[in-house]
Amino acid sequence: MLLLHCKCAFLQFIYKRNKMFNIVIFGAPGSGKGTQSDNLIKNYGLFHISTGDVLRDHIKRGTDLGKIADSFISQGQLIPDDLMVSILANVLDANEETKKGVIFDGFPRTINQAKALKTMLAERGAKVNVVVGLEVDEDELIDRLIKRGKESGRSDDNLETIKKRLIVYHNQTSPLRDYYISEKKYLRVQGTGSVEAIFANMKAEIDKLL
Ligand code: B4P
Repeated sequence: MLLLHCKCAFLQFIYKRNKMFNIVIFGAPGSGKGTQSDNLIKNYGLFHISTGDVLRDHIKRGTDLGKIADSFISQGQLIPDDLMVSILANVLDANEETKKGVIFDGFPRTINQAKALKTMLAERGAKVNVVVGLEVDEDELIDRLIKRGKESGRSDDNLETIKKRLIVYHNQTSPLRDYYISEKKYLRVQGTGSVEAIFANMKAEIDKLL
């Protein structure tokens, strides 16, 4: 028990000394990225960037960017890479706290975005440390998003748009799984079961990397 405590304290020490620890949380729409990001923030105190939240905030405020974003999101399509990358770079530059490390939630979603992220972090003397891949069956994804749609009022949480989002995920986003496996950064996490149990599995694996 004492040994375990010492090991944890040592790991926390190493973690605090590190300049930046960056986690990408990856998965299909409805896989639990936003949900598990909340747990990661509480446990590791990293800065959270949800590209979906950033875009929805622009839509809510009726900005020019929001109008463009809405036209893609409501059709279940991705925002073009160039635009998305420049939005992310602005968020990184505008927030000093990102220097302690970031949870990237919903970014990258294409190979081009992954390459851009690698470059952006390298310019800041950092890298992606781990990609947590939440793996969930498609039927469960659809059930979750339809359920959320009844409460959220999100323009993309209806069956027709959910199906389009899943096609976009398979064509444009899922190739990132192999990309990050080849970079030896991919950590597979079973994304079904209770939110707490999923997080406990995830945390146990992340702690080994700190
Ligand atoms: P996001 O906001 O990222 O939407 P999402 O993929 O649906 O994931 P989200 O985080 O909301 O849901 P979660 O899986 O946590 O993106 C929205 C849109 O913005 C995209 O479609 C795209 O158009 C655009 N966009 C965003 N990023 C972009 C990028 N990088 N490039 C281009 N375009 C981009 O959870 C879903 C539901 O499941 C919740 O209701 C939750 O309560 C439930 N849930 C979670 N875990 C559960 C569990 N264990 N059991 C039961 N239910 C669970």
